[in-house]
Amino acid sequence: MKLTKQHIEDDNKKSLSSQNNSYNFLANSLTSQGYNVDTIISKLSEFQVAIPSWALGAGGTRFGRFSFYGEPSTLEQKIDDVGILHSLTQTAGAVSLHIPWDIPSDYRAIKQQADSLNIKFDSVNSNTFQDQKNAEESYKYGSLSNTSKAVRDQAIQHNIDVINIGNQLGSKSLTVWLADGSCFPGQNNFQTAFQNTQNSLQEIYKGLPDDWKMLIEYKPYEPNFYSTVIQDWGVSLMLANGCGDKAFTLVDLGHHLPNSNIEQIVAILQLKGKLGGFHFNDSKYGDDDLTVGSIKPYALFLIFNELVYGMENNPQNPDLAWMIDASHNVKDPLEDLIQSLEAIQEAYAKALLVDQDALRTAQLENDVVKCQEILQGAFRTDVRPLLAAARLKTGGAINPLQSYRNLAVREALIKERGKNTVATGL
Ligand code: AOS
Ligand code: ZN
Ligand code: ZN
Repeated sequence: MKLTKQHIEDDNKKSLSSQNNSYNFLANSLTSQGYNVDTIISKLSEFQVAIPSWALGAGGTRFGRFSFYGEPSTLEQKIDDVGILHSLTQTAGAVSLHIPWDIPSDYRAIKQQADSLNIKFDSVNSNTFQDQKNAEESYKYGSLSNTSKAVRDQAIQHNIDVINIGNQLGSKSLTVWLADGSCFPGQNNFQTAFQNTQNSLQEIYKGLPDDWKMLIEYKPYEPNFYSTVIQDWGVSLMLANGCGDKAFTLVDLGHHLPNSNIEQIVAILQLKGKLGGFHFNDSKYGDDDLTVGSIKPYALFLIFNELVYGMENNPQNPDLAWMIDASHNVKDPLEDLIQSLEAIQEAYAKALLVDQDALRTAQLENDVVKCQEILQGAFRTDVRPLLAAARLKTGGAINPLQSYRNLAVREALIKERGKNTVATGL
């Protein structure tokens, strides 16, 4: 299924005049308030988010999985799906591979395919949370933290193999998420588990190319329900500091205990130059992996407000690896991802509208009411015409979800791939 610029342009015709009206109204109003609308649109166009290779099929839950027709079953088909998302949204210019679920069989061909769709290979993800076929050692009781040196060595070697795979594709970072932890009190010695993890990460770090980063993801619980070795940002930061300058903390929005102040975590990590990557999703209870912005859009905006502040004021913090880490139980995965990409861009655009100088003045004057008004004024602005303008500039859809449906993309994929498809690795 090839979605051409012409298909999208033709479909855009239906809503072009209403988009122009809304855009002119908003752009005039923002310009009269002193905003540079062109700069905002350029920033939106530059902001690209990686799609994980495992999010393109129906993920399901541990209670069951309801397959979605026309799912991609090969890496090539997954990259085609990212290409569809990118054509429509102009925001999904990268893919994040999971190893071993998506090992390329022909590197040159897969790179060519991705290049032709304008897609880069972002961070590569290792997997030591499942036992691999024919592996000698089991991760049942942990991987990098395991009490057995043989298990730790196997997990270290896997991460080094993942770096080598990513290197052949042009990736520049390794994301490490560990399921390591314990199910019951007394099962693990916390100090030994931490120390083993630190030593193992240091071994992997030795194999990291100079221009690479290691991103260490934390999560408070699941699949272990009593303790998790890398439970929070503090532990992740300690481990990153223990490895060196190329190691960073990765924040996944669903990996916090209820009501954690994620925006504050993000702010302090940037101040310390240690925020390396981001997994977007939304959550009501835990690591729900729901559509971005579907539950707590104001919290997402507040996080973006800190990210924008950090990107402008913290040169000590590197560029971040952005990725959507969501799972799809009842929606068409491509529709869900389009909604997530829109929510990310929306929160980013609103954060770009925060008048940082006015906020700073109000903070210095302890004008609490004004501070809130400034943030909420930006949050309440309907920025969608700006997002559409950014997409139009590079040939994307005015309304990606509507075009996806109008152009009958899923129907075409079902025709091409059949009904009984199952994405690999799930
Ligand atoms: C797990 O909960 C984490 O969010 C991981 O980032 C990710 O979902 C996993 O590595 C997928 O393989
Ligand atoms: Zn994640
Ligand atoms: Zn997660």
